[in-house]
Amino acid sequence: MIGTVLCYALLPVARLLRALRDILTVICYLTNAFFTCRKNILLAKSTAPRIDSFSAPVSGKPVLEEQQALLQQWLEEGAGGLHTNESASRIEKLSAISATEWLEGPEILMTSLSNLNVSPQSDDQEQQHVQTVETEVSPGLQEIVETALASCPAEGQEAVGDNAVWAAVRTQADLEVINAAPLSTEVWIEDPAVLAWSPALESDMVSTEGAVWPFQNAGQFQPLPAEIPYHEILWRDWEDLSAQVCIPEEGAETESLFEFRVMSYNILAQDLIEQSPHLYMHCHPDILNWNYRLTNLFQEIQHWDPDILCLQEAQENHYWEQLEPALVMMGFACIYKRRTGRKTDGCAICYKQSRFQLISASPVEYFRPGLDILNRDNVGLVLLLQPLLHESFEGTAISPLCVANTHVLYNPHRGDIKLAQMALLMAEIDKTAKMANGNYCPIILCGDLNSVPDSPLYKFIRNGQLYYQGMPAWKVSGQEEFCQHPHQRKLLSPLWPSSLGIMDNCQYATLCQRKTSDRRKYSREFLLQFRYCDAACERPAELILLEGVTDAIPDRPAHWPKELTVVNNPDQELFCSRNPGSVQHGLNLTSVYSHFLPQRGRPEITTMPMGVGATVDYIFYSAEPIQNENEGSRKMYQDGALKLLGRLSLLSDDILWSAYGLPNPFCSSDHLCLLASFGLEHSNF
Ligand code: KL2
Repeated sequence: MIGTVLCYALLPVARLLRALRDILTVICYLTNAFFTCRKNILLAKSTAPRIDSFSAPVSGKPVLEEQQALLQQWLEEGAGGLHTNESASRIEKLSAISATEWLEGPEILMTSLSNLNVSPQSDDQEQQHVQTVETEVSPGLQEIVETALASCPAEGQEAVGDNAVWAAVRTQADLEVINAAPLSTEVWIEDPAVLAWSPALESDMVSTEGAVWPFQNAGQFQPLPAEIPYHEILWRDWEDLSAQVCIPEEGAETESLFEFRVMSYNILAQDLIEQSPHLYMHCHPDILNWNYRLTNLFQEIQHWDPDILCLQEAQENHYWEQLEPALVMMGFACIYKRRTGRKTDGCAICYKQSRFQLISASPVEYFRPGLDILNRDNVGLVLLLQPLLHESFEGTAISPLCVANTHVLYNPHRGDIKLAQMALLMAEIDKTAKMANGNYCPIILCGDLNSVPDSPLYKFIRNGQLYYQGMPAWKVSGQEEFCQHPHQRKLLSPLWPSSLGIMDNCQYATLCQRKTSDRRKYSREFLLQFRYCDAACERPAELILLEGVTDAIPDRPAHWPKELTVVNNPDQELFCSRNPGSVQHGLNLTSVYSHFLPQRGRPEITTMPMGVGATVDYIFYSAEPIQNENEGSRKMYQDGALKLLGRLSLLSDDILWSAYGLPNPFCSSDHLCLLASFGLEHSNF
């Protein structure tokens, strides 16, 4: 009964809302900037601090004037020839939809796939509404993205892969037809989200290395559900963990912490799409178009507004021409390390200049000539950042923060290389984060480790040690499903030669070398001097007395020093030794994410290669180990100076399947972004 009443009451409202959405979809479609436009409209309702403030003061011009100038420049340059002046002017109008027309908060990223699937209406009433919404202020991000897009105009036109299946990509001629006539279902079917699962693709898609595709059923793809409410299926909750945070000082509030947000994001290098197009057969080329993806990626970054951003797979030309300039406009300073060899992408760490000051930056190249275990072109980057305290914290001190970022080798068979790469990064983190008193400053390690949770490599990072002797190389990263014919390669000690200068405890050997050279001072002649020292002359109590053999007491030469004390630091000994068959580190790292979604009873997913969901991306942070009586079991941690205050929830594979996998029209990488909020304690002088 109540259900029926509610049904009657709510259905008209729902229909009205859907009609509104459809109208906006029509508007977007007509502009020939379907996705860009829709995303820009959505941007207008972001609650995150706007980036307008970054662009305005640079030239001293008012924001609007500058926006218009940028837009004008973009239009004049033809935005890569994608839009005619006519269509571009429509974009200008369309980006001006009022923020109040939309929902607030994280919903910025969440719209409805139903917009893509439902045939739009085009009656007069709706057209009228179109007129009314084309009026107000334009959003801030658009100018930055437009500037970024304009700086690389030619690429925007390239459809990825010239597969004939995708001949339905819209052309300007198509647009004219659309503009001239009421929209038909036929035209609408050209939409990427619909084409993504076109039956014409079935045979190609099924052949991708035995991968199980979400909509595949006995070799046939299921038709798309008529309507998928995107915001419902791809919703990512912000999990507030601040209530669990333990603040040592009585009465202290979380406000006394230096709070900052960290994002880790593998943004999928365009070159890698082009090198392995078979991995992206489920995607319409329009959604793989770099400029389309760039817009989406920026909107996501803008929306979540991190203070530290760790990017993987940032393609060098895109980085210097588009990403870095746009991020600088957003208030970031950026450090970039490209992969070695002929690889065109790399890692970047960007930090808000208003929040941090750079103390040091160390790129790490894992490629070491002549070493088979380190013959791949992956890289890492380690920064030491000084948090900048607000004036109100005057009189307090805060320790630096070490931030590391990496993208480890993908090859599931070569866990041995992955482990050696991680050891190199750990050594650099160890060096960077070690303070004068020998303790470590707080550490955050982000990256795509190409290893799954609870794999040996993961355990090495989290538990601080791994016994690897005899372990099959394919086991290290736990990607068994990608190892159909595993090699017999096994990990044997030592994993890398001492000439690398890194010990098994993942510290540089420089100190050890110094000690070794100290030791060399103790030559045979030098040591012989101690034959007659007091300690040497003292008769051990349990020594069996053999006349003429053990009863003799040597005469001590008169000119020798009476006593010599050798200070022997056992830690230093341990520090210098190699530990056969195992690697360790002393950084005490734990993961922001738990890798499991209790509400759904399923694992968290950060990436979905060929339809198989997995966690391979992480944000680790330094914590304090808790004494655990069960030796050898999982190490336990509690927050130390660095406290985890919140995180953006990840998704499960079933949810991502229903959103057409990754990338999809809304998530423009094959990885999800990771986001965590931290609080760093500061102390009074
Ligand atoms: O999921 V990744 O995907 O962590 O973003 O990292 C690598 C892989 C990236 C850089 O090397 O390219 C992807 N099959 C599937 N994916 C591959 C392959 C492959 N053979 N080679 C590289 N990648």
